Amino acid sequence: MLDKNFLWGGATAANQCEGGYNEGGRGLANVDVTPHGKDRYPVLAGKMKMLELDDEHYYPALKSIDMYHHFREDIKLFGEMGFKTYRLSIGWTRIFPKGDELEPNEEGLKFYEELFKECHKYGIEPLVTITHFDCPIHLIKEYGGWRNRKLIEFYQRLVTVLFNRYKGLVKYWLTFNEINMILHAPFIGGGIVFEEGDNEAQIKFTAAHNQLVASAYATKIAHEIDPNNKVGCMLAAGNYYPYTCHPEDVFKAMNLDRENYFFIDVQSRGEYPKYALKQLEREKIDVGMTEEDKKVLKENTVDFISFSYYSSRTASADPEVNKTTAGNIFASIKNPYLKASEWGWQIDPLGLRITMNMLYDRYQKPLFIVENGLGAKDVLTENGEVIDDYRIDYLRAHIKSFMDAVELDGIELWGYTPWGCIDLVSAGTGEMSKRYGFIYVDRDDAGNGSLKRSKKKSFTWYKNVISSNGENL
Ligand code: BGP
Repeated sequence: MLDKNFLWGGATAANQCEGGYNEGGRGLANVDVTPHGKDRYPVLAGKMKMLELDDEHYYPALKSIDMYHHFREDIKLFGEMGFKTYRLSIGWTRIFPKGDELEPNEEGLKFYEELFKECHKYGIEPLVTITHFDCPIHLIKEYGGWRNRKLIEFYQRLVTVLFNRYKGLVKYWLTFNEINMILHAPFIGGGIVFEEGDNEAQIKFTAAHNQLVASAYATKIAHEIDPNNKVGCMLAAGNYYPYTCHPEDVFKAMNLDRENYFFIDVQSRGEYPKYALKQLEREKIDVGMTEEDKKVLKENTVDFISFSYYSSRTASADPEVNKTTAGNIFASIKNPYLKASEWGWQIDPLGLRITMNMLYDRYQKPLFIVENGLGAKDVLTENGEVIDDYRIDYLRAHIKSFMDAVELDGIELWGYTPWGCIDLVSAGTGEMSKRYGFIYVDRDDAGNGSLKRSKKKSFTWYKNVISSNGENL
């Protein structure tokens, strides 16, 4: 049995659902200028410079599903499903339009205040990601994004404003969404665009270090302002399996896992693990660690470990085994035992339990699954229904798996917020047609549609799951 206070809910991110990009005094952010189409990946990866909007591209985040104007209607639907929590993110440029101002933008603060109050009307506890792939364009142009230590200071200013203003309205906070993404998609992970001749590894690890330090300061400030605040890290998780039992494959899988766990090792244990220090030394990377950094990291570890899980990953040391599968920006070897989604993301419910056990063994802190789900093409029938049994099957199998992890393995799990509880723009592809929601939104990949919301079959199913606390699957 799950605890009676288990936090069932759903997750979104500002840049993928809010829209209203130039309303309420909001400034331009990296996520706004990330186009749909073939240029998206090079932009996400920091390989193609795009710091302004142009007429040749379509930018899906500008309007998204326009939650900026629909949030009351949407939160009402979440309330109807019985959500206990709703994970959302703050658009940094709503609060500080340029990022380096001294005073925040009142209109932006007011918007989230209204939104949080709306959640509480339905007994929904907000779970707030402070930055979900979000960096003000001005900070990128002027300072080079997170490669610059100055961003630690701007982030401190942002979080201080948020913790003070929303004291009593929000108590669950995540500092950086999928913090390990910075190594794979540095433009959305850290506002980084590479210039000719840049030492990319040096820049990525420096930016990662700056975020880790900023995250520790945020944890410190959150606890000082309100001891009830709970601050979590957020990992794009999914354990690596060795492709075979060849020791080289096992070793490779261990090292690839460490690329991800490195971040959480720092955020949860408070210091760089030995293997990372050795790697940085070998690769002659200097992240600019100060004595003060060491102290703040050590003294301000996270309260809980949150993560996204879509699939496990597979590793092989054999260069011949090179059939990669798609999957959340992280390319991985195709696992022959698993089926895949229409986008090639492999489906592995037991992998969730394995990943949870790895995380819990390593950190012994409460876990929170803040993303999980199936991106699929939905068909709206003539009577306005979506029969999404494939989504129900996916979620059911994953819920069973985490319930086993709780009941049979004794893992402490605070909650579950499946991704894109309402259809929204895909982070990886910029498509609307890659849908995750319980709620269908009438909008297509080119931005056409009425934005009308309709309940899918999974809406009622999930409502029953929540009201039975996971017993009725
Ligand atoms: C994670 C992100 C989300 C989300 C999800 C699904 O990496 O934190 O923002 O979008 O993946 O990915 P996609 O939208 O590419 O299907």
